[in-house]
Amino acid sequence: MTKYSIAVDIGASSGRLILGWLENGLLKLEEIHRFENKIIQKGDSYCWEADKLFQEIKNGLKKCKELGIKPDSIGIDTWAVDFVLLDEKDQPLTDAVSYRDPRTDGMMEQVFEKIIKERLYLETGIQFQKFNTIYQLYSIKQNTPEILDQAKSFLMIPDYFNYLLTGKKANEYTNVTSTQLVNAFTKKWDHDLLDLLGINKEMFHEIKTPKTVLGTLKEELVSELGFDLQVILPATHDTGSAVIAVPEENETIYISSGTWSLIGVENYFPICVTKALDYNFTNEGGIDYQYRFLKNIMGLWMIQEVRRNYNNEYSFAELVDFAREARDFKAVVNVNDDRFLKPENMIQEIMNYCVETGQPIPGTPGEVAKCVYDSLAVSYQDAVHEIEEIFEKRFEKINVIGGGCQNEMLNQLVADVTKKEVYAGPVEATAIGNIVAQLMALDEINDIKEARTIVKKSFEVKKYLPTAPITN
Ligand code: LFR
Repeated sequence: MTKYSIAVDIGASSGRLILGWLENGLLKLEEIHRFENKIIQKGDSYCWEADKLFQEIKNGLKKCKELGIKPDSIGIDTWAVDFVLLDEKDQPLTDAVSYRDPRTDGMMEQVFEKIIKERLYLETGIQFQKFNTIYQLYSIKQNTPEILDQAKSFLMIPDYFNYLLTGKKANEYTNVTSTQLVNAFTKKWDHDLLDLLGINKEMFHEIKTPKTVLGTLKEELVSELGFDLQVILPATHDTGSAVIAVPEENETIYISSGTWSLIGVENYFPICVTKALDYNFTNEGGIDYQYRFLKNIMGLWMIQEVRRNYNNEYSFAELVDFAREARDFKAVVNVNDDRFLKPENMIQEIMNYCVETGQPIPGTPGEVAKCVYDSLAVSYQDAVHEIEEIFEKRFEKINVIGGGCQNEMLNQLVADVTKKEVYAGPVEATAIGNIVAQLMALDEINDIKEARTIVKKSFEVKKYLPTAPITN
């Protein structure tokens, strides 16, 4: 009997429920439900609308019923680092504050007064991003310590939804590594670190790995929806799921391209050498205890914000066309500068950067878009050099996965600047990775190797060769 799994994949701008199943050895996907996601301002904070998102998950499941689909399992993935805290009555003590909220400004430096940066890196292997959970929790500790005292449960966003579905509390491994509070070697919560920071250890739950069957739906949900199903943990960190779906795994650098661009390689051990620290690479936990050695690049967030600042007047495709037309314009910004994390106005911020660095100032939408795409490509190129330096070898291919791999101009630009073959696809990498983890738990797929063979056969991957004259 064919098994059907639902991937709930929620990103910064939208969420989807996608049904996946195997048919004649190929993986099939069908989108069931799509909804909007955005950061809203609530009082002084930038927050996610967690309860609204959960309602949308239920709406999607109701649609399954209407369509006569009876899924066997569901798995949830979202972005990383964010969380909610529950009190002793299991009620949320906090909003699901977004990592783009400025509450973490200056917190990294305060944490370094308690534990030196190098030690933190050696123990966790995690990159320094001012929004990591560790700095979010430290900000709560500094500003509203009573909340941490009352907290009985720390649940990351997918953990929270899983709890609402099943009533079971667990922290999923791939996502919790992004907190910078998990030891990279023992793969457990780092209690010494939590003690040093004075963060209540009791609120953290047992860490469970992808492919764990968490349970079935709560009774009240079964009555509301009219059916039950298994709740399975995929890699609940979206990037963890996306990397599972990289078909070109050998000697390949991947770029998971969406709101963020995550560039790196899959690895079997954490690399915490000085160079990796200096270049700010991370060793996030992957499926089967593999490591995702990668770095965050600001990604398509830059162009999403540019588009929003033009009042959504142009589509993404139009911005790409305009950028092509502005081919003679050249200005490059450091996309990884924190000033681009949540500026008042992205276009203005880019212009200011160009003024400050004595470069031509982009004026038209085409020039602004060209500047963003060129800057992203340059930043990918730098990261590729850094990876090759750390691994002391050349990687032949780059595999761009995720929604951003549909941007043909950027793919070609990446091939040209890196002088490597670029493979683009699958577009739905995150949902695919989520579904194959569930199908492995359901014994439909044996292991990750078989999963990748299936992915390779099932989805289109486009190849780009370097063409432009190389000037550097
Ligand atoms: C991508 C992602 C990145 C993480 C960032 C913030 O969606 O999950 O991997 O660093 O969002 O959580």
